[in-house]
Amino acid sequence: MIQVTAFKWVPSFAQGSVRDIRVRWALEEAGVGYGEMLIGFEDQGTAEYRALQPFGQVPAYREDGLEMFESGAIVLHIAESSEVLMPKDAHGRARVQCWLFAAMNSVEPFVAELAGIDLFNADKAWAKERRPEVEAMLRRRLGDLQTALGDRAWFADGRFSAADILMTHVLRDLRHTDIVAAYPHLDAYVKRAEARPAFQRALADQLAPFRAAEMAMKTP
Ligand SMILES: N[C@@H](CCC(=O)N[C@@H](CS)C(=O)NCC(=O)O)C(=O)O
Repeated sequence: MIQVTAFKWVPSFAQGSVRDIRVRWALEEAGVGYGEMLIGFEDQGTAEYRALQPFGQVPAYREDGLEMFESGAIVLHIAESSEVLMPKDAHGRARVQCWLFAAMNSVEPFVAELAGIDLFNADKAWAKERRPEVEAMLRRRLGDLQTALGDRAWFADGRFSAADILMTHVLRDLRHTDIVAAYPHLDAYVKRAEARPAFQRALADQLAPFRAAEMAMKTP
């Protein structure tokens, strides 16, 4: 059975956006069952876990004899065997891959820089100085992204694909701001993606261990 690693618990700002949700969502869309291997922060540095994920991060993935890390690579691997996630024809597959890499390489760095300032460094002098420029660069990138999406429902040739899993996840990392709301097509796009039953199941499954851990912490 496929196994995906995830954290037993993370702080509230990260709940719902830990990267295992990308893999869970892809598997839900593909209709493939999986089990989870929950790890604690204390497990991240063990030799056993590092053999599975060299940086001690989640997600890692096991499928029969195959072991993988990097959420983008894992989602792409799952997409290879699901037409819901990627068309079979060569051009269609190439288009999905363009947008999948665009999410991780051309949009995520801008989002991550802003999130890094807001979530971890907001009170630092350098962060206050840098933030306006970072937000301006991000807004320019989102403007271009919205233009590229236009009136289409999804990025790769207007059909839902693995690329939308990655792109939606990246844009969700701006949830602590109202920036995406300023781009009505992107805002509607994220809402459309989040409304998919497969996303809702993936989200609920990521959150379930956190709720259980929080209950256990409250129980004397
Ligand atoms: N490029 C990696 C990044 C994985 C990553 O950043 N995982 C985060 C959770 S979203 C993590 O494990 N953070 C803990 C850490 O870095 O120690 C991927 O996409 O799989």
